[in-house]
Amino acid sequence: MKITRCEAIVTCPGRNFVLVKIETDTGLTGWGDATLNGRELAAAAAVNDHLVPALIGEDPLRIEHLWQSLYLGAYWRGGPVLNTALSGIDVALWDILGKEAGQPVYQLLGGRCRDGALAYVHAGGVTPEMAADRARQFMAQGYQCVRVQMEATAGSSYNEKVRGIAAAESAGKPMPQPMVQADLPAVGEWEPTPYLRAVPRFFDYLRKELGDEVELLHDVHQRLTPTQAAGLARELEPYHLFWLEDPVPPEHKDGLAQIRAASTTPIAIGELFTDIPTCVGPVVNRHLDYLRCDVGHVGGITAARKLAALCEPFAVKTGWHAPPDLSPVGHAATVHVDLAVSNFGLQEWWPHEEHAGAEMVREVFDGGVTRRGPYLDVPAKPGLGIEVNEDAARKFPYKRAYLPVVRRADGGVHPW
Ligand code: KDG
Ligand code: MG
Repeated sequence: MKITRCEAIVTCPGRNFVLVKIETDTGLTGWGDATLNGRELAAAAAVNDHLVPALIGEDPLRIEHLWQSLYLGAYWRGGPVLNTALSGIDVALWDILGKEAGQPVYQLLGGRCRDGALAYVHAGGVTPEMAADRARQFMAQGYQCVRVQMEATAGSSYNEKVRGIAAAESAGKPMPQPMVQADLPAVGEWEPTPYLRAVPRFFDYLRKELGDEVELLHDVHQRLTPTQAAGLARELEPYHLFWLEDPVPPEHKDGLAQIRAASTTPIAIGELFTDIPTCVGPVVNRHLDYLRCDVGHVGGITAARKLAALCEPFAVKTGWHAPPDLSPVGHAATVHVDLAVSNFGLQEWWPHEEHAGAEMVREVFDGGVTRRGPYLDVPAKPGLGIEVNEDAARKFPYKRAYLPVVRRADGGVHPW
C-alpha cells in the first residue's frame, strides 16, 4: 500500500479544527486531528508544507518508521506545532491500519483492558451555588467525576465577553465553556491571594452540598508557584480531590517535588508537555499520579502508548487531556488508547454537543465517542470508528480565534 495524498483541512463548525486526511492507492482513507487551539494555521502549514511531501509514496502501515522519519528526520523536532502536526498524521495512519486489518484501533493496541473509559466533565460557575448546580446536573446525567472551577471568586475577572457568559448563566442558561475564544485575545485579571483563599472554601462548600461519593477535580491551569501550589494541595486534603491539575507551569515541573513533599493530594500534569522526553523525569521521580499529555499534541497514538508504558512501573496512570479544542477525531483516538492501556486513570470529556455549533459538528463528523453512564466507548468498527464528511468540513472556513490572556492587577502578564 502507498500513500497517494495527504492534506490538513482547517474547518470551523463552531470552532476551528485541523483535520488530516491520508489517502492510499488501495482506496483506504485515514483521518487524524492536528488541531492546535489558537495556532491552527501553524499546525496545518506544518502538515501541508513540510510533512506531506515526505509521505507521498510511503507505506502507511509502517507507522513507527514514518513517525521516526517525521520526528527525527527533520532535525528540528518537538514543540507543540511540529508534534501536533505529527500527531495528526500518526492518528490517520492508525485509522488506515485498523481499516486494512478490519479491526478497531484499540484491538491493534492489544485489545480492551476495560468495558469503558471513566470520564470526568466540567462544571464551572461564577458562584459556588452555580457550580454546585451544574455539578448536580452532570451527576443526574450519570457522571461520577466532575472538575469544578469557580471563575469569579477564584480571583479572575475576564473581560466583557466572559462577563456576558456569566450573565447568560445567571439568567439560567448553561455556561458554554470557560476557555472562551475571541478573534483577538480576551484579557482577564487574576490574583493569587484571593484565588488561594477561595478555593479551599469552595471545596468545603461543594463537599457539603454534593456529598462524598462524587469524585471532584480542580484545574489550577499552571497559575501557581511551587510554594503556593504546595500550600493549596495541603489545604485541599480534607476534600479528597481525585486530582489537582497542572498546579505549576511546565517550566517549573521540578517544583512538583515540593508539592509532593507537602501533600498527598493526587497531582495530574502534562497538557503542556508536548514530547516524550519532557515526561520522563516527572514520571520516574513519581512527581505525579496522572499524566495528562494530549494524544493530539504529544505525538499521537504512537507516543501515547509509549508514555503509558513508561508510566506503568511507576504507578502513574493516564489522564489524557481532551477538551473540545480537539475534534471528535482526536477524542476518538484518545478513547481507543484509554481502552487498551492497563494503567488508564480517567478521561477528560467535554462533548461538542454542549456547544454552540453542535449541529454543524454533527454535519461534519459521523461516529466517534459514545457514552454509557459515566463511561466512554468507541464503535467496534475498523479503524477509529469515525468518518468525516469532507464537503461539509469545507463549507465552514477557518475563523481567527485566540485563547484569553491573564494579567495581574498591575497589568503584568501571567499564565492563563
Ligand atoms: O487550549 C487550551 C485548553 O485546552 C486548556 O485550557 C483546557 O486546561 C484545559 C483542560 O484541562 O481541558
Ligand atoms: Mg487543564
